[in-house]
Amino acid sequence: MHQPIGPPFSDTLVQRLRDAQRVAVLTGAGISAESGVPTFRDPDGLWQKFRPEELANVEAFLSNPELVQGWYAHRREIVEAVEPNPGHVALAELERWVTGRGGEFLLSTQNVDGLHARAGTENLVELHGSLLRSYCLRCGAPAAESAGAHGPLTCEECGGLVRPDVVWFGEMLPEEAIAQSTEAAALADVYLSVGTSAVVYPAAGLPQIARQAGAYVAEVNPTPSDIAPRLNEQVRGRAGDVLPLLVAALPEA
Ligand code: BV8
Ligand code: ZN
Repeated sequence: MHQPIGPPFSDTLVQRLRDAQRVAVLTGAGISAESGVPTFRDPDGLWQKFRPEELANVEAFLSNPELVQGWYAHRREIVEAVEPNPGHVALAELERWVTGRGGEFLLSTQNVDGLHARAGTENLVELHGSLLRSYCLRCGAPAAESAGAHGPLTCEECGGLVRPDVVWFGEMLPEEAIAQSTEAAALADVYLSVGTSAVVYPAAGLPQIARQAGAYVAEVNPTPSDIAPRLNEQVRGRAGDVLPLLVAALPEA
């Protein structure tokens, strides 16, 4: 007998969302994968060519600014050429569904690609900054992103080195960003962790804070993340497939 394939998530998750006053979400590179943006740690990921230590830290930048500026310019070209995918769009719809019935919603992303904003998410925290913005290491002035003609890109105001406005390893996350995301995790009724391997802290701690505070925590990922065993539910699938089904399962707002 051919078993009809049900949705990849439980009725409990749908019921918890129906009853939720506060919903919070954490996303990682996996939600942008279906837009064509490479992840970091998947087999075809960005880190396979370079190691994080080589690129995503200040020392690497200072020792070879052109390499790091070039890597971010390359990644900026990728993200400017792609579109948000159904996973990003579904999260923007989920936000409208939650706030439309008087609930609270916050999406904290580790991604620096700007795709959630382009998909229409409003209550958004960029935990690791954005590669679409750059600034001068010396005077802090915002800098145009056009790659330097010759040699490393420098500031038009003071000649200092220009860096991407992202959080590198060993750097603090923006105070307000991590505070807002931590509070949303601690107060959430339902917490979704989407497309993250959950190995980078403090972001990876957010779903665990939600769990410990009593939220129903589900992860959406084709493969189990580092924290999967500690969550209430693992929805095995791609964000672009699963999230539209989850939103469609909710009653009219
Ligand atoms: C800090 C820069 C305080 C921007 C990034 C030892 C133990 C624990 C922690 C540490 C430690 N040693 C050092 C630390 C701290 C360190 C850390 O956590 N290191 C880890 C690696 C051990 N953290 C920091 O340094 C942070 N700062 O702690 O400051 C401090 C300050 C001073 C001194 C001490 C402490 C800063 C962290 C930010 C680092 N910056 N990137 C950029 O260039 O992008 S991190 C990098 O990894 C990206 O930002 C990315 O967002 C992040 C996490 O990766 P993911 O998003 O999860 O992506 P990944 O490829 O890993 O996984 C993709 C997932 O998607 C997979 O699970 C895959 O299965 C899934 N997937 C694939 N396709 C789909 C899918 N899912 C759904 N649908 C699909 N279609
Ligand atoms: Zn400057």
